Amino acid sequence: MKTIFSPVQLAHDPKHEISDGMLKPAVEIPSRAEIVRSRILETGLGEILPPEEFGLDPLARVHAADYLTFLESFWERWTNAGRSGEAFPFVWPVRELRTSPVPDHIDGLLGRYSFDAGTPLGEETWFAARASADAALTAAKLVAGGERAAFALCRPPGHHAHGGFYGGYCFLNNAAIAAQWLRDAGAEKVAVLDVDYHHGNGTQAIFYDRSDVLFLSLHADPLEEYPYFLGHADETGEGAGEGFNVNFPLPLGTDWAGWSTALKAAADRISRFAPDTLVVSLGLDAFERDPISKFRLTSEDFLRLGEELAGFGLPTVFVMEGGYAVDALGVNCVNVLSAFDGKA
Ligand code: OKP
Ligand code: ZN
Repeated sequence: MKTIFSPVQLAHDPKHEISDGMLKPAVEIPSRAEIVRSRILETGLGEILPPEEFGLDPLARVHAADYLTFLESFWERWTNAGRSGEAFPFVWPVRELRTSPVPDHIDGLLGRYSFDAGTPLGEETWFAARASADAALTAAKLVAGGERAAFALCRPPGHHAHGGFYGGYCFLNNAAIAAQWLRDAGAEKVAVLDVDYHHGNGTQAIFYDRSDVLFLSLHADPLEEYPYFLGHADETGEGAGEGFNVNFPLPLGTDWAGWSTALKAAADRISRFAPDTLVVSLGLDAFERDPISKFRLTSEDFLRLGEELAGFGLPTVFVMEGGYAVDALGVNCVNVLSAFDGKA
């Protein structure tokens, strides 16, 4: 299958993040994309093409206009305030505080438009996030045009980004933007299957009240793992979306046996939904050696995942999300894709 990737995505190059309550080296780094790109070239998965530029309209179908304006104007506001380097929010409008009026001060804005302090925002973030979203859109367009599957080598990732705020290394929700674009291009029903180790809180929230986009997520139980405040099994959708959100929170230490049981249940629900197109939020951090995660999938298990996904028999847009064992990320990611193609 074809891969979509732009070097502009590498320009977001964070040095630090706040993680586990401490300032630590950043893990969502450009080498993640580079190792996947090298593995694609090494294995001959298929061509690597640059994204088309889709402009702001498909982003605005999923994200609030004021949020996009904030991201776009962030660096100017940050430097006008005399700041430099990467920015971290430190105050949020949680319970009993107001989300409007929106503050004028940059520190208020950072809190208003984020939900964690672990996501560095820098000079190039907006451009890299846009290129990443364009990669997802280009892959969606290829699949809408008749390709069986395409791979958007997205980074920064997207699934934690809500319509109006960033977090979890995510700024623009690439998978949601692709799913919405597919709907607008004529798909009546789209399923988004999120196999990242972390719950896809942003994607869930974006489609929570809709029955035209089915969201399913396999992830570490939020009682024990980030993002902590969404991802429980009783979140089943609301209004017209009731029954169209399916969470599979799994215990820390889950291996292929437990994980694939949940995958089968997700496959059954997807097959009953009968979507026109599948979007896979392809996180590779369920890997046994992932430095920030606690599941136990092996590199061979990612081959099995690719085979299972191929068995769904659906036009499929793969959108990369997390995965932080950089040395193994290329192998694990391309294992899914090449097994999907029946070439592993
Ligand atoms: C993004 B994606 C580690 C702290 C983790 C945020 C994780 C974001 C994951 N103890 N901080 O879903 O891979
Ligand atoms: Zn993750």
